[in-house]
Amino acid sequence: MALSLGRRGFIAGAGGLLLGSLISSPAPAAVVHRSVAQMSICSGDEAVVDQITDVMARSATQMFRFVPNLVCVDAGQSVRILNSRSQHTVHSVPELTPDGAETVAIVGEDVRDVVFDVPGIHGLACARHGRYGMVMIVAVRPFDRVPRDYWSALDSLGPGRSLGFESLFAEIDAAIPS
Ligand SMILES: [Cu+2]
Repeated sequence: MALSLGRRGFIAGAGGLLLGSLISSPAPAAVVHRSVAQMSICSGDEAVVDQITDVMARSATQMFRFVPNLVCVDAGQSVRILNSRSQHTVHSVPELTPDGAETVAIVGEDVRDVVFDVPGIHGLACARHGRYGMVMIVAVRPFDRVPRDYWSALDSLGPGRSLGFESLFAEIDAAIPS
């Protein structure tokens, strides 16, 4: 009994210490904040991406789109990509692919499930419509802010791709505190 009380007392004390350190140290709070932010920019739990050609769109940048264009998954999870047809393709952008990740290349397939094993920001584009901004990002958890070399690579991607990725980068960085 005395031992049990002592143990309980110890646990309570340790809990207090832990709580104290959580409150006083900014590091754990930032970690929590980041994971919440990572969820807030992701559209739902379902990792399904469609590719659409919206003939009613008012501009080419709206006409050809990945929907959604920003998806988050855990490392090892797959993303289902629909409609790699009607000239839509899905290709990794090498400059926007984490080291060690397999590259994606999908042409002429109605459905493909792609497993993303390497955490980080994965940039993908349609080979034909990338120039109109048809780009997307798969953010594989745990991911952080957009790497500096991704930002500097934008200039080499051409205006359409560059603008498309720039707005997605901004969305990610705005959600994750530096
Ligand atoms: Cu396309």
